Amino acid sequence: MPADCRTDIAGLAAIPSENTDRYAAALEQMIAAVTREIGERTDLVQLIGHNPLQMVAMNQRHHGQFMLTVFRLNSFELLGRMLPWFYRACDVRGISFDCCLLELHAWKKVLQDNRVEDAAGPISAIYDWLISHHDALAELSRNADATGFSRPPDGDGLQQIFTALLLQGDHGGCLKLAEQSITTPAELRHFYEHVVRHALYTIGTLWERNEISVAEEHQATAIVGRVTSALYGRFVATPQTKGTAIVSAAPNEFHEVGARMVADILELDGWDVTYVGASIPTAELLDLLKKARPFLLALSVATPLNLEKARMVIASIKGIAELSSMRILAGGLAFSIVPDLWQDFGADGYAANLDDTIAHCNQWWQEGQEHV
Ligand code: B12
Repeated sequence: MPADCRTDIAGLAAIPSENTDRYAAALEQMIAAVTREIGERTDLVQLIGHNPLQMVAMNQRHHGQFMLTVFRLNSFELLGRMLPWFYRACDVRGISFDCCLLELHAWKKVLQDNRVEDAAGPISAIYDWLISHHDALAELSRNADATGFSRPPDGDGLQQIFTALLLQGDHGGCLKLAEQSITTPAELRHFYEHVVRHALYTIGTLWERNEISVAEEHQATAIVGRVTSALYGRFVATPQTKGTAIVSAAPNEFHEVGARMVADILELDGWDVTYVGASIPTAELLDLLKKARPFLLALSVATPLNLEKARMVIASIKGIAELSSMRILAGGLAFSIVPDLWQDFGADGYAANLDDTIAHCNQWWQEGQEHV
């Protein structure tokens, strides 16, 4: 963000929890009211192009959930990091900047209509800030490097070839390349981290810029799933010499490739892993943990929209006596946006990549053995 935006965003006043609770309670009505207000406008086509009104509704839902996370954490850094991405996501899909501004005014109004607070309240002050910085944010969103999600630097040969094969939908080519590159568990870890992660981040940026379709992005992820499943079979017989680990994406989190990589490399390192994949309901995850009592939980969050659910899961776990010795390792793209977020959430550690994940878990395991 430009220095002036960054300075004033840090100066915004913290939101008291009563105001956040009222915002949470009124969220559904506010999402519906803002969507209705935009939908009833006579200049709708100028505002949203030929996008369906459902996209406006979905954007309001994402906005409301995200703002709730910002208010709960009082993390204006998180807000500042995400704003250019939101603006760009609208712009490239033909939703005008004018529409973004109208939505902000509508949100400010529904705060009062739903008795969240009056026009001078602290949440209203955040919306005033957003409205007054609208032009600067729209300008900033045109700068490709303004978010933490921008394309990684052009990769080496292997990264480029794998990405190209994924974009061509060449499943066989991807599998062949992976099989040629990997003969040991260490090479598998390197391939996951260095090649697959790079390719999917690149594909995410192409999707973000509307340069590839949702179908192409889905196809690429599906190929990665097929390739990693084929590779897994080669290494699955590793002896289990360490503790139990449950690896899960957070509730509502659909991104599972990162969590799956964590599960695979922990298993290859001798851990007894239960992998539960994407979007597990909170109550189910808590029941599973109480039953299995693992040594550690590895919790993955890719999109900041799901941070609030992850925070609540961690808070619930920390309130359960029988899980008091279980370690929680946080990871995923969403945690990388604000460096100390995992600590604010009450997790026991954070790892940004697969090598750090192994190092963290093994250190905890050794510490645990020393106390036995
Ligand atoms: C594939 C994909 C999808 C697929 C996921 C399918 C699947 N089966 O996983 C689908 C289509 C479902 C999807 C949906 C959405 N997506 Co998406 N998606 C992606 C994409 C292209 C790749 C994700 C991925 O697999 N990355 C590769 C893995 C290996 O990377 P990783 O997750 O970061 O994991 C590494 C580390 O973080 C770490 N790690 C990960 N988890 C953990 C856990 C622990 C404990 C530890 C220690 C470490 C760790 O280890 C891994 C290896 O180093 C990303 C782009 C990106 N930059 O990641 C966008 C991306 C994450 N998606 C994005 C968005 C916005 C969405 C949607 C909101 C879109 C929408 N409008 O609906 C939804 C959200 C749905 C939801 N409720 O979760 C944005 C998020 C940005 C933002 N501002 O929030 C991204 C960044 C795209 C972009 N550039 O804009 N998406």
